[in-house]
Order: sequence, then C-alpha cells, then structure tokens
Amino acid sequence: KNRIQNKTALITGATSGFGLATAHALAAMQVNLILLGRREERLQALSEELSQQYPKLTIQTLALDVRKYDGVKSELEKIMQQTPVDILINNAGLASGLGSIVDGDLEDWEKMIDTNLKGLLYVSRTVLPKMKERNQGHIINIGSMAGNTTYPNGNVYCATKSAVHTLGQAMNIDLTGTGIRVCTLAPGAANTEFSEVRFHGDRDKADSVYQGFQPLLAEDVADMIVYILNAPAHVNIQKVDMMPTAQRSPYHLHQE
Ligand code: NDP
Ligand code: 8X3
Repeated sequence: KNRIQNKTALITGATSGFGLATAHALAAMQVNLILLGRREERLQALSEELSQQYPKLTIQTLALDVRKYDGVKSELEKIMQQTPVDILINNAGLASGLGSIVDGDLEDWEKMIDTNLKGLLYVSRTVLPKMKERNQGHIINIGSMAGNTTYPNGNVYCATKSAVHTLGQAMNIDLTGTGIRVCTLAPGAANTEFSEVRFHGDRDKADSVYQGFQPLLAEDVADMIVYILNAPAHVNIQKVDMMPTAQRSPYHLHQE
C-alpha cells in the first residue's frame, strides 16, 4: 500500500549519494519533491530527469547552503506558502578530514559542525512550525554508525552524528502529542561521494575504504527511507541502525 503518494518531501543533499537515490525512490512512489543542495547544475539535471520520467509530479529545486540560516529561512518559507512540506529528509552532511583531535584542522571541524548540526537545525526550525500548525509531518534525520560508536580520528564527525541522534530523541520528545513522527536513520559504510569528500577529493584513498567487502548502496538507504515513511500513521519508527552484512561495528569489518 502506498500511503505517501501525492505528499511533498523536502530532501536536503539531493545532488548525490543517499539524497539523490531517495529522490528517485520517492518520485517512484509519486511523492512531489523539493530538492535542496549547493550544486545547482546537478539539481537542474535531476529535476529535468524526474519531471520527464514522472510528468504528474511537482519537482522544485532550491540551490542553497544549509549553513546559511537567512537563505534557508527565506527561500523555504517562500516555497512553503504554496507547498506545505509533509516529509523532511535531513540528509545534507559530510565528513571533512580524518585526523587526530590533537592537531585537527579547524576549518574541517567548522564545516562539519555547521553543516551536520547547525544546518540540520536551521532547516528543521524553518519547517517544524508549519508541520505543527497542520499537526502532521514526518522527519528522517540521517545519523550514522559513527553517532553510535566513535572510531579513531573520527572525533568531530562522530560528535556531530551523535548530536544528530540526540536531536532526534529531542524532537520526538518535544513533539509528543502531535502527529509528527521523527526517525534517526543510522547507516554504516556506504559507497557514495562521502569518502571522496572526507579525503578532500582523493579518489584512490576514498575507493580503498570500500575494498574487499560489499558496502551499503545509496539505493539500500533509499529503500529504508521509503519503508519508514510508508508506515501507518500510528507507527513511529524512531531509530534504525543499518549496516553492511560484512560490518558489525566500526571495529568489526570483514574485508577479503
Ligand atoms: P554524499 O557526499 O554523496 O552526499 C552529501 C550531500 O550533502 C550532497 O548532496 C551535498 O550536496 C550535500 N551537502 C553537503 N554540504 C551541504 C551544504 N552545506 N548545504 C547543502 N547541501 C550540502 O554523501 P552521502 O550521501 O553518503 O551522505 C549523506 C548523509 O549520510 C550525510 O549526512 C552523511 O554524514 C551521512 N552518512 C553517510 C554514510 C556513508 O558511509 N556514506 C554512512 C552514514 C551516514 P552539495 O555538495 O551539492 O551541496
Ligand atoms: C559515515 C560512515 O564509516 O565514517 O557516517 O562511520 S563512517
């Protein structure tokens, strides 16, 4: 049964990886989309592709940096005057660098804290009052295995993701008595542009992360997102840990 058709989903970080795969998966479920990311050309190309494939859907794009509250608030509020957001996928995020906390790069730290944490808060703070007015909505925050268990040199990235997990709990608590549901989806290793971004564009280093085992695919995460969203209104899936079969924790990875 499709319980989400004709709804509207805002996906942050729709230009790549999980967000991109989720855009395709939700479009296939006849969900209208607001696609947000910084790379405007990719947003345009995706919007054209989906509009051709699903001509009945309304696809809108927002070329925005989630770290800039003024832009997030004004642009999203403009869209929400016409198009209420039923579903919010707080997915935009990154790891930048992998190094000791002793001599970590401050620019990397600020990028991660501003995007993964403050960006998620800015978008949520803009969307939530409208959801509350309508007493309905579904939010999925993308956490991580790294938010459950800190690994060597993961420090600030892991801290942002553990904070995302805390904010998911906080949202659920603060929304008690409303129809708004919140889920923290925490994946393990998935082969997207994540590691290329973490290693500042070093493709070989990024590829080596996924050698010798089958990581999650972006499509696997998108499938899970559809499952969570499609649960009946009385079911609130609050937390999902989703790992490659080869990986049981950051320290237990079976590589051939
Ligand atoms: P990708 O690098 O493939 O995608 C990241 C997305 O986030 C891109 O669309 C990017 O778009 C967007 N983004 C980054 N910074 C900003 C910003 N400042 N403003 C708006 N959009 C931004 O990685 P993934 O798909 O893997 O990552 C998605 C989420 O999943 C992240 O939160 C990540 O931490 C998390 N995660 C990833 C795992 C993995 O192993 N891959 C595992 C667990 C969690 P653009 O550059 O166009 O702005
Ligand atoms: C991203 C995946 O492997 O860095 O959250 O924990 S990992």
